[in-house]
Amino acid sequence: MALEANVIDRLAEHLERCQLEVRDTTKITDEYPDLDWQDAYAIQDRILRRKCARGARLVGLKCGLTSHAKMKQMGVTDPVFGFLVDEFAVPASGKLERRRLIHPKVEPEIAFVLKRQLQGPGCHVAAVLAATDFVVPGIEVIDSRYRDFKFDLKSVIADNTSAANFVIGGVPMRPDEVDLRTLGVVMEKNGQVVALGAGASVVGHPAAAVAMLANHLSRRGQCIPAGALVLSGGVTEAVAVDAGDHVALRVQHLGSVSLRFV
Ligand code: 0L1
Ligand code: MG
Repeated sequence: MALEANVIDRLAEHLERCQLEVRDTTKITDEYPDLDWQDAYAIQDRILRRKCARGARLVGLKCGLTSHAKMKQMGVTDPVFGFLVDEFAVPASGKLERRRLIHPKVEPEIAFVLKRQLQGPGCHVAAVLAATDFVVPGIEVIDSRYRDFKFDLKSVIADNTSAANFVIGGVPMRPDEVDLRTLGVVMEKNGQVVALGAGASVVGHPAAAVAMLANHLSRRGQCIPAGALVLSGGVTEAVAVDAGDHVALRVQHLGSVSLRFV
């Protein structure tokens, strides 16, 4: 690691304050260009620890930048991983206050709920499917704490991969009941289709993104625990939203989920 523990703590506090106080910042690598991958995930871990110390509960994990559309949109080439706590969850068909967010965007996701833990290295699609209890549609609300969503990969990892909120819903299906690669995904904003794609947009198979997450965690001595919710990554590019917008996601066989920004 390149950074001292006190700097990691300070950067975690800074980024979390930006989230809680709804204000943006410049990317942290401007000040610390030598920040390495371990530092970036250590800052993310400290943010999680801060939230848990205040009573939040870890409920899941997320894969980010897993589709070509998102990678192109963000000008990067590798996936990133983050955490989900209970306070990020929005009830299905629920409301989210725009004023609590800096510059929110939404992305359509296929979410996995695991019945068994997943341990890398060597985790693969079949292992993910065998460990999955069910899959459901999910909308992730991302809200980078970086001004104008301008960041590099290490800065965005430290910022918990822009995680802000999520909603899941629809019809839970066992993974052997659907072909996750060919699932059609349609996202609407105020009744207009704004993004569409298929499951395979996520690194060829959404379960492959979950396997990448398990393999990533194993390099850090961790696993994906049983019961975890895993957002496998945006199927399409992210779409900006504002107060008054209603967002609905329809996923073939898995039903619909929606939320409204107020
Ligand atoms: O979930 C995501 O794909 C977000 C990853 C972080 C980059 C971004 O803010 O779009
Ligand atoms: Mg996402």
